[in-house]
Amino acid sequence: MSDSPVSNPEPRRNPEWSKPLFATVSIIVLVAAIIALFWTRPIGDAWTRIFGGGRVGAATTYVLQYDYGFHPRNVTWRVGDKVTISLHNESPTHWHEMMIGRGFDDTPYGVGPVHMQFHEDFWNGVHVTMSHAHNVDNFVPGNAVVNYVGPKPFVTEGGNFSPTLAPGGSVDLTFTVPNKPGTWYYGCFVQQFIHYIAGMQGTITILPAKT
Ligand SMILES: [Cu+2]
Repeated sequence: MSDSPVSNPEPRRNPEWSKPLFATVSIIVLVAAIIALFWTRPIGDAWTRIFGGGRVGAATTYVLQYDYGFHPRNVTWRVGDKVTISLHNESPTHWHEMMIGRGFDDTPYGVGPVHMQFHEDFWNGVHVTMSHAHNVDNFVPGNAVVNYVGPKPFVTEGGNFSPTLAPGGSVDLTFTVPNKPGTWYYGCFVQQFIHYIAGMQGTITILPAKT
């Protein structure tokens, strides 16, 4: 009778251990992604507090683009005021545009129509000076009358007036508020309207001229 030695068993791995670990890692990654998505929001808020942005009579309206929104979300101008929109893309990774208009132009896409741009372009017939163009990926002048000061960005024709800024890009648009009082909207229609839905939209109130 031989006594077989007790074999040293292989350390057994509990097949369940990785599930809670996986869940924990997933939650950490998700939280990090959410922070990454919205971290520019407080910076934008601070900028708006410092520089105003949306006040009537402010000569320069600073508009910040981020993933995914605009600061400020409401702007008020008065007909006849000379205004500069100083547009800055704060996103480190995404291209953003800025259209201003009313109503939507749709195009068939997948299961249904997608809003591609505004139906009525605010910039139609407006004389605009574009200056300080920096990392403007492309610019659609639409039916505006544009005067370029400094480097002229790559221009494409067709569609709403719209500068598209690469990450870190910026541009100034100077114009006299046209006689188009009422409520207008601005938005970024990049990625089949997804940016707009995600929050890249705002309103402009244009007050009648002072009498
Ligand atoms: Cu965008």
